Amino acid sequence: MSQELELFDAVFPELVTFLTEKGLKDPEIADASKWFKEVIEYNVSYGKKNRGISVITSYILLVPNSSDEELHIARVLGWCIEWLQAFFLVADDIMDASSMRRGRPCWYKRKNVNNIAINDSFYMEACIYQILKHYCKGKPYYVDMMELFHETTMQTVHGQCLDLITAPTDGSVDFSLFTVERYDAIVKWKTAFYSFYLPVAVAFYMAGITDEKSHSHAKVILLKMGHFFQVQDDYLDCYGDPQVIGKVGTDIEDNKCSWLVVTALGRVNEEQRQILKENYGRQDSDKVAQIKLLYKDLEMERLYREYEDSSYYQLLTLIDQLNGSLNKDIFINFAKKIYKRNR
Ligand code: GPP
Ligand code: MG
Ligand code: MG
Ligand code: MG
Repeated sequence: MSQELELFDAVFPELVTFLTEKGLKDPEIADASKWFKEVIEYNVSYGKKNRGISVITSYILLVPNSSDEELHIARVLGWCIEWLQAFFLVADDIMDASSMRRGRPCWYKRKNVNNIAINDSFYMEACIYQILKHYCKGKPYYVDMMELFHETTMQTVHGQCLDLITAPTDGSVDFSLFTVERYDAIVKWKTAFYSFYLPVAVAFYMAGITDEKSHSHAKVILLKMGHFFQVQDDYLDCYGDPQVIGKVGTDIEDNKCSWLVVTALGRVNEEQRQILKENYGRQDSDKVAQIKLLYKDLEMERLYREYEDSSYYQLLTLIDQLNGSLNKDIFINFAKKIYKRNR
């Protein structure tokens, strides 16, 4: 385990205690707090934590001689992103009818949970602002940080909405919705802002970098990385090993506007298009198998590898062209973490 991951993990129990301590002692809400403690422990701390850790690695690159107090806050803010992610994932798994997350059953799938998971998702969102207030109130970046988390939530909800309404579940299959433009918009809004721009923006605000120009330059690169990352997520949904990715793909049966289907649509002949039309977006494992066979004929795995390579080099070129005061290592560091990932 990397040293930073160890330091980062060490902060988690402190946050759990902070969030639940008072409630556990209040006889009126003690049972709720006990429940919420379990919610947090099940859903927040089991991920790869790349987003959270990126706050600290970026912050250290920006402020090499930061105090222990500020480093602690950077870790706390990193955890706020992990909380945001847990808030999204618990809800996303319900919306996508998924079964597994991080190698275990999705939270809503647990038999004593079900729809309570909706409230649990709201609870985890509320935690973010409790943590921010406790650790950052009075700091010059408090309001920027709060607005950033609010704005990022809004962006992600927009993206999730596009993802869902582009994947109707009423049995209709309308491939005219599955355009490259729509795909690009979905992944930018549902994934790239919160997964890539947010961690770096948090580090920027902590470091006192508030100018619009630095943020917009960083955003160009980070949104491109986020796009690449979601293409990988779509690829892994179909080709990843559930033992490794910790989840079982549902994009084909859920009628999702995934990179694979959008790319396939650009290459199919009439007959293959018909196969897609008859089998995509159905909760039927035989039909899913038909789609996977078609993907094989279309050499989707090879196309993905080619895309991955070219996207990576485009990214490095973009980083290389950065001029001005932004530290390139922040972006290179991030890019290396996601390239050729298998989970
Ligand atoms: C990833 O989509 C996007 C999210 C998890 C954002 C959810 C946003 C909400 C407002 C709830 P995905 O469904 O492809 O992710 P995964 O493959 O991990 O289920
Ligand atoms: Mg999902
Ligand atoms: Mg989803
Ligand atoms: Mg996915």
